[in-house]
Amino acid sequence: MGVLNVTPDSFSDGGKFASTDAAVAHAADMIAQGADLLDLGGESTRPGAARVPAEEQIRRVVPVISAIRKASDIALSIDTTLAAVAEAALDAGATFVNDISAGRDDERLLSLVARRGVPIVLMHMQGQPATMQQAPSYSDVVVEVMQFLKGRIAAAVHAGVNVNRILIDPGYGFGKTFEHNLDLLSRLKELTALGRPILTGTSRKSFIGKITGETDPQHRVFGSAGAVAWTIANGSDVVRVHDPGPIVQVVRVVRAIVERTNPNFPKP
Ligand code: HH2
Repeated sequence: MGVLNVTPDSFSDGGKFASTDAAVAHAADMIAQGADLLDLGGESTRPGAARVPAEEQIRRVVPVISAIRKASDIALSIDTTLAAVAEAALDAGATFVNDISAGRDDERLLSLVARRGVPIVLMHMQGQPATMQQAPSYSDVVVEVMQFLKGRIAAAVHAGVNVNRILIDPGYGFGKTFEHNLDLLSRLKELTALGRPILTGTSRKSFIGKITGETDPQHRVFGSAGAVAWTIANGSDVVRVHDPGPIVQVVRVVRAIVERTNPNFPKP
């Protein structure tokens, strides 16, 4: 899944693809690099980020979605927590929803997803982007993330979402310390017990900078590749990345190795 941030302020590529033309060109580039899906967002959710109103998110993403749709039938998710944005994006040609609030931010989002019959990614986050990194705290981060995701799957199903259209995401960097992120990586396999496909978003994140010493997020591609290799080998079905070209190679190599030891991989 290639990341397409149509924002002025995203943590690793803010402003680079904020104009419609630049975003559409970057989408074409990521498709050419081998991305199977694109994730479009009009709101940065980096630690400390302020909220962007629905009208402004729509203004940023809809022209980009319409233009991509004219050129390609690639699967496109809209990265938003707001039903109005999701609806406008789906109308313009987005094919599923990526909600970092897992349906908690806007109670109309899950019923919209149910009505439209589209897939949804439910992500774990402790707190809100504005304050989430101030004092994240868990007794057992993996157990608590799993309990949360189980509850949000139930809430989505209760709202009418088909369980087979739900993906889950532990939410790396969203209300987590360095150690919490490492626990959620080293024990990622435990999340497969929830029986849903797993999406992981580790690309360029600050824990990779901390491990590698690389302060510029745009120079974290090899560190991100290391995390992607681990997550694929430990049950991740979709990897959300900023650099699809090199990461496609990593995914293919790891899958070939895992399939050799486990012919049933990937999970049915
Ligand atoms: N991470 C970001 C945004 N959306 N969605 C899911 N499901 N999982 C993630 O890990 C995730 C996400 C943050 O990355 P990015 O979009 O590059 O930055 P920003 O939020 O600053 O736009």
